[in-house]
Amino acid sequence: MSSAQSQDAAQQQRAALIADALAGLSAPRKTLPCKWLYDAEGCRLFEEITRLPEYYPTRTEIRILTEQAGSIAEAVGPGRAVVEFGPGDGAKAALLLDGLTAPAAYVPVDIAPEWLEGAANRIALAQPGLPVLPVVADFTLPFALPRRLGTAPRLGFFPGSTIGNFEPESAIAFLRRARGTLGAGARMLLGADLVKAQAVLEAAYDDAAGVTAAFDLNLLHRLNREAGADFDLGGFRHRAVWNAALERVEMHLVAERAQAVRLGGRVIHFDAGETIHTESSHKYRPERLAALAAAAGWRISRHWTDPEALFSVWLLEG
Ligand code: AVJ
Repeated sequence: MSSAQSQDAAQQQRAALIADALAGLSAPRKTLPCKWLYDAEGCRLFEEITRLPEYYPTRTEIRILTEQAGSIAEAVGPGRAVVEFGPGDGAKAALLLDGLTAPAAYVPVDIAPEWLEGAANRIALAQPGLPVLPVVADFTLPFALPRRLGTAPRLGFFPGSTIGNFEPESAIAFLRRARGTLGAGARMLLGADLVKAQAVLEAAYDDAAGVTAAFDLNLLHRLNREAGADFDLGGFRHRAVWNAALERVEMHLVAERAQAVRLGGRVIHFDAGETIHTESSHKYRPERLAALAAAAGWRISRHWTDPEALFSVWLLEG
């Protein structure tokens, strides 16, 4: 990208942030889309979260991918092109590709070109000779795979329980569209966090060191920085709650007292105790995950879990 183009992109991004913030903060139950949590500082804090003692998902999924590598490779079969939705630093793809038999290509898909570059470089180093074909796209919207990919059968890869950030209807829509994008005979390897004790879930999203709180509050920092808002960061605190009815952990920023905040030429009022819902992380029971996959036209071929059944990895077939 030229610097004029990237300035343009930054401006568009700022306009979208302000529009989302005005819409979300004018609603009767205030909310902000969780994608805005992930600016450079948010990504750095999320990295730190993945290493916290309370945050079990990342290390548990890596354990499953490592310990079950042989079984996963056998179930996936040889010669597949791996299409990863949101590759992060590419560490999980590196693990997966290392175990697979004769993978045909690696296609990381992400909206952020800087993320793609890191993942693509990592895989290019780890798998010399493997075609690496990054795609810059928002994978929640329709996108096309590169023509150069050819006709090798595809394996979608969607680890990290990122699927948990979607409302169930959006998760179904995503899985259905992914089936279309990946094409005939495709398979999909999906990481999903499991329902478990409330205390374990809430601690994972409200750690003792306060890293998740900083991650959540960074959203207000970002609104101050990029949307010209004037949030008093001392006036809000982070809360993580297990919503048993909807089987999800919700992150909220709670207004500690009544206050008014300026944003985008408007004034937003908060009552004491009022919250901004900033993220949902849905947890699954195996039967619900199977129903979700079925509603999107996939069927479950196999699944793997850790000895404590904290996390699960699923192989779906078209
Ligand atoms: C990256 C979306 C999977 O929901 O567990 C971690 C994000 N938020 N702690 C999750 C997150 C707060 C994470 N995902």
